[in-house]
Amino acid sequence: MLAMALPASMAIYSCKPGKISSNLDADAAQKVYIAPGKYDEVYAFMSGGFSGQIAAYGIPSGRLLKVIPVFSQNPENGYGYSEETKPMLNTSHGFVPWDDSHHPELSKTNGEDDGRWLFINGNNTPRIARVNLATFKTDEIIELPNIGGNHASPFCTENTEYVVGNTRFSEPLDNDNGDVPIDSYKKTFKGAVSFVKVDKETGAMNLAFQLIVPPFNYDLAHAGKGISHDWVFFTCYNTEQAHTLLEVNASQRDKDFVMAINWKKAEELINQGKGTKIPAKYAHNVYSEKTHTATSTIEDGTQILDITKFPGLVYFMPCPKSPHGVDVTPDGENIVASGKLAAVIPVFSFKKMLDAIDKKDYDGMVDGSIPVLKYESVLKGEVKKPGLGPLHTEFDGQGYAYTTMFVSSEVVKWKIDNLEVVDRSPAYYSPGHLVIPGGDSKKPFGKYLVVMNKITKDRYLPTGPELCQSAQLFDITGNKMKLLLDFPTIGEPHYAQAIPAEKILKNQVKFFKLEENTSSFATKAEKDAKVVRNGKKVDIYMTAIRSHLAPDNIEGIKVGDEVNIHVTNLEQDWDVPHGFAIKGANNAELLVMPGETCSLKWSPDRTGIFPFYCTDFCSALHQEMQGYFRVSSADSNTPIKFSIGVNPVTQ
Ligand code: RUQ
Ligand code: CUA
Repeated sequence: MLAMALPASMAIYSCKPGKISSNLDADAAQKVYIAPGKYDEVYAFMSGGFSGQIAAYGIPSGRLLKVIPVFSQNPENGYGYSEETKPMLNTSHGFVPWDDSHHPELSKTNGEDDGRWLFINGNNTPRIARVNLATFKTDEIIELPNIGGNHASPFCTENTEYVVGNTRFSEPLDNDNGDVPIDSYKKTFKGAVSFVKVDKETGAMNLAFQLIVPPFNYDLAHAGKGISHDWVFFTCYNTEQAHTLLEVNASQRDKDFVMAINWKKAEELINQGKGTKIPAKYAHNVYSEKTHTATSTIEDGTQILDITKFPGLVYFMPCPKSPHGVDVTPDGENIVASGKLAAVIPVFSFKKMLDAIDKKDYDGMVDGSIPVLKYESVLKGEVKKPGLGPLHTEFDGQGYAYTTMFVSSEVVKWKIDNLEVVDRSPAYYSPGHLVIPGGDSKKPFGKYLVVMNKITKDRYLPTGPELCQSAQLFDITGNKMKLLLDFPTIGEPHYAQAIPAEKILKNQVKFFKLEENTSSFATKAEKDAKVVRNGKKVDIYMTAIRSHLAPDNIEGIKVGDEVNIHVTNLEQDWDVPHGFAIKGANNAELLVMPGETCSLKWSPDRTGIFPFYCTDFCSALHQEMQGYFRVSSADSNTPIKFSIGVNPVTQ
């Protein structure tokens, strides 16, 4: 049933599908039961993979709390459909309403999750987004030029000085002539590591600089912390620099690399003016919480450092067999890299790395000038016989590490000091990432572990050819991992971040203050509602409050008009959004938060009466919250007329 070809010797690790596993905790039901009206202890933010979004779950219940739209249009609340949010999805390629999101990353202060922002990568059209965890809205998206496949991204340095991203698909730099034969790969293709600076107060991002690196495939990253604060580590595979049939051609070498970058040094070089300015076109989209409107700016340049010209900036550590995940222990001393095809998990020592650098303990050079450190010199040791297909590791803060094994479909717990495997538990099936609250930070909260599985096969009621992906929750408070719960997820979760709920709860915005709404289309009182024609453009300034939309009778719209309906929600109370939809509009609804203004663009294509209504069941008289447009022919003389209730108003 498990559709993996397992070598016979490894089959011992595989588990029997369809049976309730023996590791199911006898108290599992109690431990995940959150009584009605009670809150979960932890928020888990899981990427949606090819959904392009993030989903927030409560842990331990596994209840889905919200889908936060990031890179994909979301008809549920009009994100990417409303005029205010469309600019968020602008790129140098134009409007790109979808992406593939893999790695949520919480902002960090002193290496601890601070609960302020959540970053996530767009893998396909390279972008990094920042979600504000006070509003659960995407506040900013920055495109990354010069790269293809922003997979090793976004990972925060210890104080969120930077979020970094690296290229999965090397390619010619944007400004070089990209019209080259693909087999000129080794000569013309490049990798680029992006350093995006994050403002301490506001979270505002800007692309500070990029390092030009060899054309490998870069897979994942984690920044150092504590003693390794100045460094960031990336895995790379395809050091063979193959450009076709990577399945075979990129698995030739026995070892690929972990790339260690001294970002402090890179920053210094940039501050000393050593960067080279190059043209680069990329979109920078910012959502304002005052105007409730996004703007998109196309930037036109960046600074680069060619790493071959600056000794001491980058070192390579050999790592067996196409490494995927790279994770740094809470103390910052050990770097765990997982070779997808390796039979061991190598654990590197940061101190030994510095030592080897000092002693020039090299095992050759990449591109003639970037040192490869000797494997034995930088290795703390190897976790032996962990299972097959190690991918990702998180930490519990009690001295243990937990690694997912994709091929043998299990989670393996091992001790950091002696690298001994102490426990293993099957996962159903083929786990990718895993997450422990605070598990990649300096101070893990521990307690729970969530494994995210790529394949579920027979675990759930079937849903046609596409079956759900899923998460599995473990209790990790004891010596043995105890399975508590399976729950399906939105899209395909890759990485996740989890954080004690109180760190998020304390910052929650309950509604937007109407008096602070500076949208130029805001209507702050019902008496100011109006309809304004300007040539073929009609702006409708509408208000929503329980339980009517004002105005609710609108005439004088003509076929061929561009109608913009700007709805301001006048409520000043928690949890009272109003929706807005019109029959036949080629658009999603709007879902307007209290105090917010959102605009829907509508081009009626025929004459008639068009009902509109509130889509969110907001009060006992929600079904009364409706109105009508009258659309006349393009050459008609029907005057603009709008009203509500018994006192029609004519302009
Ligand atoms: S990945 S399943 Cu896109 Cu982070 Cu490893
Ligand atoms: Cu407002 Cu329903």
